[in-house]
Amino acid sequence: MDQNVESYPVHGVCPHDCYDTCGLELTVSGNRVVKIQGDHNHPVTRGFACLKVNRYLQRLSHEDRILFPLRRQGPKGSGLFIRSSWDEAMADIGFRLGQIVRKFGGEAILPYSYSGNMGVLSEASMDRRFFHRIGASRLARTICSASADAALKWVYGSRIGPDPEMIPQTRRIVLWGSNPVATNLHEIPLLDQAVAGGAKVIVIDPVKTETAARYGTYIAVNPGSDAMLAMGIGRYWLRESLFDADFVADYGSGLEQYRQAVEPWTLSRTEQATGLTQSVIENLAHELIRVPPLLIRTGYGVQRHRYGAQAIWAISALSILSGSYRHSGGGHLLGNGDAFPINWKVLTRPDLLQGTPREINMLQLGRALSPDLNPPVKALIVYNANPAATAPDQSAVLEGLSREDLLTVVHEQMMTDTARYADWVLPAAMFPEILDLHLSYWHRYIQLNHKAVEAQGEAVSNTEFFRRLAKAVGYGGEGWAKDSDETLVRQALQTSSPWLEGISWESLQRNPVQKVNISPQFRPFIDFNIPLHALRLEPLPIADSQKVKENPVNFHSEGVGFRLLTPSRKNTIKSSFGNITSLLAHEAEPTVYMHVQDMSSLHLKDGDEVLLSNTQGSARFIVQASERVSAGLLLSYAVRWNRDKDGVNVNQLTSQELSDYGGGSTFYDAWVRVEACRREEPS
Ligand SMILES: Nc1nc2c(c(=O)[nH]1)N[C@H]1C(S)=C(S)[C@@H](COP(=O)(O)OP(=O)(O)OC[C@H]3O[C@@H](n4cnc5c(=O)[nH]c(N)nc54)[C@H](O)[C@@H]3O)O[C@H]1N2
Ligand SMILES: Nc1nc2c(c(=O)[nH]1)N[C@H]1C(S)=C(S)[C@@H](COP(=O)(O)OP(=O)(O)OC[C@H]3O[C@@H](n4cnc5c(=O)[nH]c(N)nc54)[C@H](O)[C@@H]3O)O[C@H]1N2
Ligand code: SF4
Ligand SMILES: [Mo]
Repeated sequence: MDQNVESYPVHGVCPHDCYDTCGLELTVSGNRVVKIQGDHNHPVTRGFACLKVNRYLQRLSHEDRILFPLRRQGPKGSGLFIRSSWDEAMADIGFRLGQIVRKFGGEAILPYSYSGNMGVLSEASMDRRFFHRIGASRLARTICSASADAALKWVYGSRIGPDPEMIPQTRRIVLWGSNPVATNLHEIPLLDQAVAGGAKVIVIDPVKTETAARYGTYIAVNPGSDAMLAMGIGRYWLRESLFDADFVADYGSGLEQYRQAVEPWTLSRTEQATGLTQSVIENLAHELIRVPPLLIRTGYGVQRHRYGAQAIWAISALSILSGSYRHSGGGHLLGNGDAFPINWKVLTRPDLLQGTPREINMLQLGRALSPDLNPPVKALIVYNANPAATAPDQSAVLEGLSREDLLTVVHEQMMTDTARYADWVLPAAMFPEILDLHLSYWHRYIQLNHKAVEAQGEAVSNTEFFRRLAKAVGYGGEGWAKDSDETLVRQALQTSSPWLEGISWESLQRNPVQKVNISPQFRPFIDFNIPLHALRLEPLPIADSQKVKENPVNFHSEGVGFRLLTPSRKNTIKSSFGNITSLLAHEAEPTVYMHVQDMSSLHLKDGDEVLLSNTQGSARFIVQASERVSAGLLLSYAVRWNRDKDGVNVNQLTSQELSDYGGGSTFYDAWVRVEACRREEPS
């Protein structure tokens, strides 16, 4: 650091898709960020960031970083580009979008985005206004949590759970398909505090995760059988009169329909479906209600399955039947996104929409890019996402992205697998270079991310990118396209909700980390004055054909013996950080983990190369024996960059099939065949 240049702190917020939404302390010197660490004043961040963000300076100045507009030179996917200018890019894109709208209508334009940057402005503001105004196809943003969101809405009416800062006050904690050591690091100190106070933590997961190893009590459930397990427990409680009948009478509805739905799930049937013995199931049923408060902490892994929404419904029912909401800190925690009633309407302006353009489920991007669609998608605008690596049924996605007649525009920070297929790649700013407002889907702090430095090269924020696009297609003079980032933050906070009272642009300047006005002691729903009988036990409104079956026919399982799970990796966030090699030091090549018994029956040893395949596609991996998985199960952490091996990754093996309800994913319903790859013997 130059001794003569003064350095000073700036408050930032980690924008990545992570439960923790950490407050960060940036040290700035000159126009450079020289240090990033966890905010010591943020009660949940507690002064530490994860390893990924401790290495962030490597990401800020990475060689893959895109600094200037790039125009395609070579064939799609080749990654060959030539430097251009914003003027040239906007003139060409504006002209071509205009042509497409005239010839095929607005629906021929498809946005594709998710949570690459979770800031309110970056995720959903100017972009939505732009697509509403141009009449683009609407994207159903389902890739992560759609089944859970729909099920939570059905059962509780909203996505709100207990305040995680109350975890230390609970006594029974079930981590149900949740691996916080990897995905929710700042939950660990809270869980440890609870354990120190006498709480017991039970982990239900087909994978013996780092979290399972840490807390001891581990239940290895069959993948995709959580709905059956939860129904089996519910039935047991009803028969043994172990449930909280008074609570259900006051707050629940649909007990009779629930009783009918769970009736088939006897202990012996539940045993068959879940792979757990009857005594394990019975014990679990008693453990859950023995010592309140009970917290069920469900992760999203549970719902990336064919019966994903029913799993969330059935687990939610246990939180109601047990009366867990009677106790502060108790209840079901999956998301707290609805604890922030900001003004989404004014940010996203649905009123700019004329008519109702078709909706396309992002999980079916492969199908959406088929030239046979009517009208076909002629322009794809990607930001905050990397679908070439992260979307299911990758062969179909890559085939679509290869279409010569498709205009693909990618606004990115890095030369990702998706950017390589673009006609135009436009440089995106990183969080220290922009202003944004942040919520969390787990804790209850709202935060301001200050702009700390000028953007590198010609990178711009998402909001600025869409302002420029608006201008390029002739909307530049319209009021919605002129709002500055500060105006957008102020608009977001224009709400009469008491939960956000006192939180304003001005107050955030003084204190960039503020908790919403919901007392942590408040018990969800009961202290929110919900009407009586508002918590729904009745099953989801789905067709019989979608309902949980005893012996489900699994997708694409014919003749292929292994089940493949691809949950989150500790040192990356989906594909983000996948190019920071120091973070992947433990996994030099894409790897699949296998039970030692399967290794020996297939005559495999550590480090061998295997081909995994099914009707969707195939990909090669290094195989490693692991005690984390049981026989028949394979584990590969999501997701490596395609460029790391053969231009493809594990999403060759996942499908576009949707879950039972809410249009969610079935990423973890993958079945594969395993073959050893033949090695060229050195001569
Ligand atoms: N370090 C890190 N943090 C992340 C991410 C990341 O990639 N890396 N991703 C972010 C994103 S996008 C999200 S959505 C969240 C996701 O984080 P989580 O909500 O934790 O979800 P997953 O990682 O999908 O899966 C969690 C656990 O569910 C288990 N699981 C899989 N199938 C089943 C099943 O059928 N039953 C049960 N009981 N368990 C099952 C998996 O083995 C895994 O241990 O994390 C965010 N945070
Ligand atoms: N096999 C398998 N596949 C999965 C999953 C799984 O568990 N298994 N999980 C699924 C889930 S839960 C999710 S949420 C998705 C996530 O998949 P994606 O939505 O594709 O998320 P990332 O891979 O994190 O890619 C985000 C991209 O946004 C870019 N970015 C970051 N900030 C900004 C910004 O401010 N502006 C712009 N324009 N770009 C930015 C990053 O550089 C990065 O390339 O993956 C899904 N795919
Ligand atoms: S990735 Fe998650 S744990 Fe790491 S700094 Fe960001 S919010 Fe915190
Ligand atoms: Mo996600």
